[in-house]
Amino acid sequence: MTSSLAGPLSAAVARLVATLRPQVGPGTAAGFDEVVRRLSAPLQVAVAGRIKSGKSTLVNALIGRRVAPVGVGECTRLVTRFQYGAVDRIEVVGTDGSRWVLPFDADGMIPADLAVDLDTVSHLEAYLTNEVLRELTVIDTPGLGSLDSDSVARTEKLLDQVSQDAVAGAEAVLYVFTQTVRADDRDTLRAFTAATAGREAGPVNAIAVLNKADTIAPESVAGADGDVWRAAAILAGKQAAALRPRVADVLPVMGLLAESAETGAFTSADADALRALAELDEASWMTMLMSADLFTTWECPVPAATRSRLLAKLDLYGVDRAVRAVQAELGITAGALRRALLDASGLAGVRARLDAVFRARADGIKAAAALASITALAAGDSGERQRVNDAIEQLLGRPEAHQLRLLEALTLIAANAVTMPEDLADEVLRVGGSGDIPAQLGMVGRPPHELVAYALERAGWWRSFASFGATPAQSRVAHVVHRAYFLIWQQLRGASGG
Ligand SMILES: Nc1nc2c(ncn2[C@@H]2O[C@H](COP(=O)(O)OP(=O)(O)O)[C@@H](O)[C@H]2O)c(=O)[nH]1
Ligand SMILES: [Mg+2]
Repeated sequence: MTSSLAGPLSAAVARLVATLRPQVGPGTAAGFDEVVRRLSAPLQVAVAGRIKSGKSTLVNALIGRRVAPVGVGECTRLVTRFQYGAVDRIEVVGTDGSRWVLPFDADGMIPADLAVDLDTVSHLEAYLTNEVLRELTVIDTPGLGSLDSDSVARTEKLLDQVSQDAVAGAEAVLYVFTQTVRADDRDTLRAFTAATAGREAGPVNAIAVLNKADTIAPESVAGADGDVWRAAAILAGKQAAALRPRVADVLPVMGLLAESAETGAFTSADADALRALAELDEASWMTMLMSADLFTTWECPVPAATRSRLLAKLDLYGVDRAVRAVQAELGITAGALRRALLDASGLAGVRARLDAVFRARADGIKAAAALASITALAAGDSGERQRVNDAIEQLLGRPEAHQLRLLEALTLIAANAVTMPEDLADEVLRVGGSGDIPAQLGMVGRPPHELVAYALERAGWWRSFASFGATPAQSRVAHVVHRAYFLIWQQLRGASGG
């Protein structure tokens, strides 16, 4: 075990499960043990999205190591869990529960192909020494909505299994979209409900990215002024609007650039080749950038094979970006160039969001997922169901469990299980969507006395909404929101010494 309980909520749920354990049958008890084990493991984040959306590439960038196979090959069709381990090791887990060790390939990656029948394989477990994995277990998935129905079945099977025994399940999801959100992307959002043990994935435990932002043609996006990042931001905003309230927003990212810059794939030889390209006359360079074909076949002193390699690592946008950086600063070092590409990739924004949403909230997310799991485990027996529900009600009634109730309220709204007027739904998502008080109040940068006054005013408003004019479901949410504002107000007052 590499980490302990994520915080007080996880600890409270672990105690609750321990208390209930003697009161349930052996089958349910075995499931409970698994729930407790999971509670003290790092947060489990699944990377989901259509096949070829760049999930594995992004996983590599996040881990900081080129280890997940990309493109084609059998192993891209398997679910792989990347978790922290004291020694690098890959295990193949059979459908019968058997495990065997798989050697890394010559590049230190998971081999693209297994020498066994894929139908006998459940999934892969990769144990890596990379520090990021101490706090997050990353689950790479083949991708729903793919043409390869076997991969779909395999992903769905994992999800099913997960909802049944809560073993390998995801607690949070990183959705990877590309330029156009399609109907089956939305299905993916829904399918992952199963992965979180029947608990809806919403802005509480889901982050969405618009990947391959480098491939967006800025001239096709109104208002982008020919700028790729501006175009990406506009498209990401539109996607967020189409996907809300399930996802809070959509962050643009260039996974390939991030991977190359972050994993050591970008080398000083690449930097040298870029320096040579930077000396070409502008007309040739503009021609070469018109397509991948022209880039590799156009007459030029840099060997075609080298250009293909650059293309595979950076794609056209990244190559152009790098050449411009060299032209702007002729003596730029390979390290500084790598850094510039990393900055251009948008990975820092994704990492910051992962930190803000997942790591900071891991305690609440894990506790809520565990409660959902034990509810599901006890559902088959009316006596057990009653005891579990009573215990959970009691826990949620305690003041220190308020954060869990807020997460629950958010989830209800995100899943449209409670309907609210749009402005109120937005307000709930905002209050529950962050741990930062000015952001929760939507008043970043405003003076403290305004924050205090606003928190108090909204606390009062939600209390009356709870008592008058709300449906019973709305009323339950309103009580939670009132309390959230009240606690914010108390904290602000404490901080200002008043
Ligand atoms: N241009 C570009 N290509 C990318 C990006 N991310 C991934 N790719 C390419 O897209 C292909 C599929 O990537 P992969 O990670 O295997 O997708 P997955 O099937 O979702 O895991 C590979 O050829 C990647 O090099 C990106 O940000 N930009
Ligand atoms: Mg993949």
